[in-house]
Amino acid sequence: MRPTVTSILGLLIGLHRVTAARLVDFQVTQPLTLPKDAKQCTVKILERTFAFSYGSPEVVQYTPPIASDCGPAGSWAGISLNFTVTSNGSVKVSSLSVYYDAKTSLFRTQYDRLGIFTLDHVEIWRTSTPEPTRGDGIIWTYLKDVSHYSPLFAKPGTFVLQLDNLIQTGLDGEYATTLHATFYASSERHPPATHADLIVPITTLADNSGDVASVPPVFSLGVTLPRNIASVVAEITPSGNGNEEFWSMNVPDKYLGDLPNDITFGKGPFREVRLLVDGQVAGIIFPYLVVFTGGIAPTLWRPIAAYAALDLPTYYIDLTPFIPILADGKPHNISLDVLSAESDHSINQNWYVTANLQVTLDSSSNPTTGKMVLYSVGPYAHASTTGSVRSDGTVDFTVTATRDLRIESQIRTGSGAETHVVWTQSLSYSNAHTYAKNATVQMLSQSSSGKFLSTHNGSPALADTFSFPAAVNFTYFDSTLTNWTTSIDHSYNRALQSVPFIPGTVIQEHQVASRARR
Ligand SMILES: *[C@@H]1O[C@H](CO)[C@@H](O)[C@H](O)[C@H]1NC(C)=O
Ligand SMILES: *[C@@H]1O[C@H](CO)[C@@H](O)[C@H](O)[C@H]1NC(C)=O
Ligand SMILES: *[C@@H]1O[C@H](CO)[C@@H](O)[C@H](O)[C@H]1NC(C)=O
Ligand SMILES: *[C@@H]1O[C@H](CO)[C@@H](O)[C@H](O)[C@H]1NC(C)=O
Ligand SMILES: *[C@@H]1O[C@H](CO)[C@@H](O)[C@H](O)[C@H]1NC(C)=O
Ligand SMILES: CC(=O)N[C@H]1CO[C@H](CO)[C@@H](O)[C@@H]1O
Repeated sequence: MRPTVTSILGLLIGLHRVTAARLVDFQVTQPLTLPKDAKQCTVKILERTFAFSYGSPEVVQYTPPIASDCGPAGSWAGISLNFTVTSNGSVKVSSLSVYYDAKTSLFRTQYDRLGIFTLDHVEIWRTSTPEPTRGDGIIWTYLKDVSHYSPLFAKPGTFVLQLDNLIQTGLDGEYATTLHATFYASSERHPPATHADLIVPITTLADNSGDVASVPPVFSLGVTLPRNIASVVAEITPSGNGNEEFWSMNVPDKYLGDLPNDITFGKGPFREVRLLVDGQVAGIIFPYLVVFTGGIAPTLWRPIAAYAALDLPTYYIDLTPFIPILADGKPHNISLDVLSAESDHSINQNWYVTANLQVTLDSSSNPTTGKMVLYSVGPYAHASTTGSVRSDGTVDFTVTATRDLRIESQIRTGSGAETHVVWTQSLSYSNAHTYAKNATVQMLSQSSSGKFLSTHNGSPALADTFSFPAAVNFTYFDSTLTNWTTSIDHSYNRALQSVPFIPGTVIQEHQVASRARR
């Protein structure tokens, strides 16, 4: 349609308004697939401004919406969350000039902070905050499908948002947050969302906290499951924090001494997250590098955050092969840890990890029985570190790792169903790094890919194929470190299919960004 003069004027006025208004931040993501034409009800779960909120999460009592348009509790076709946040600073420009963006004349006024949502101790969403800017500040909205947590939303519970923020000189940005939940009524056209019979938290179970466990050391929890379990899938959320935030950029200990002090951290750039049952590895993850909005150069991420910064990826491991062990009615030790490719597998502080078990029960109350018939799992990835120091002091190194595991079990539920379960994982990782010119030039190229497959009597029960390439360069041109350029090229390619209770997705996301300060 040809634009009319009025609409052009409107556009100009609109543009003017946009420039004078808040910066709208966002993360590219898949749209919600929940039924727009279903009856809906939306309730406010919480509203809180996080100022100096360290150790003081928002804790609210949640009750399901009662007998309104969206039908009986738990019968919903789906549930979505809307997290909308504004932030701005109010004092004069800080001295953090390295974070000044000459193009937009914006300084940051707060760091990115991690946000953790739990419902009855189950982590349902890990997010982080875009970094606010001076003046009119920022606003963002993220919508998330949480339908597979329907059993938690169907009953009253404790809802927590932990968002540890600090207010100090130059960092005065507060986060004013609102969380709404929308419940979509089921109908003949839109059946109730499928969900587990039971969701078991593998978290610290602390009151008044987001319940994330800090590792190392290994986090373990004793869990007793019903004896009539028919299937169990673990959903795991890991993220690197502190000296582990940019784990892909860490240097193997043996080359750390060849670089200037305080350039980066040791323990190398490889990480694997392990899930163990009674000390036996049940599955592993080579995580995606989530670059938060303060990462590398904060100005890279305005207004588009890196993929997953607002919705950290979760990973799925089929624990069904462990049912012969888990169905004995006794407590079992479920553990999470994070390891490196160093000779002692140690890492720095810290990672935040949680898991939840999505459990289905047999229709009979008789115990499930069975036998693990194959367990071919090494304790650690096969990893190698090679490298050299050139005569001009340039440090090059490459870390590679591979992992193949296979677990098979034969299980029989109380109602007599026999299932042969085969769980396999095959992963490979490589990270090539160069630090040149006294580490003022850094280049890294990482690849991480793999395939998880679980079959139950030959049919796929969980299939996850991923490839997470990432390349980052950073160059300082001067000794005062104020003249620099950086670029990043990273992708999140993942086909999540047949995962119980969540819609299958195929995501191919590629982001290239660069910034300079001269
Ligand atoms: C999300 O919530 C905010 C209020 O917090 C509202 O302004 C916005 O329209 C909502 N977005 C959607 C898509 O529901
Ligand atoms: C649980 O397993 C972890 C990892 O193998 C181990 O370190 C821990 O000691 C175990 N805890 C108990 C109570 O057995
Ligand atoms: C190398 O960098 C460090 C700080 O990163 C600095 O202290 C040192 O003077 C530099 N060395 C040379 C030779 O430039
Ligand atoms: C980093 O620099 C190397 C060498 O110039 C180049 O091959 C690579 O494409 C660069 N990567 C990015 C992300 O710019
Ligand atoms: C920054 O470094 C680049 C590359 O060496 C140079 O061209 C530019 O003039 C420098 N800028 C300043 C302000 O020094
Ligand atoms: C969320 C937030 O920080 N809001 C503040 C933005 O700045 C104005 C004016 O200084 C304050 O009134 C808001 O509280």
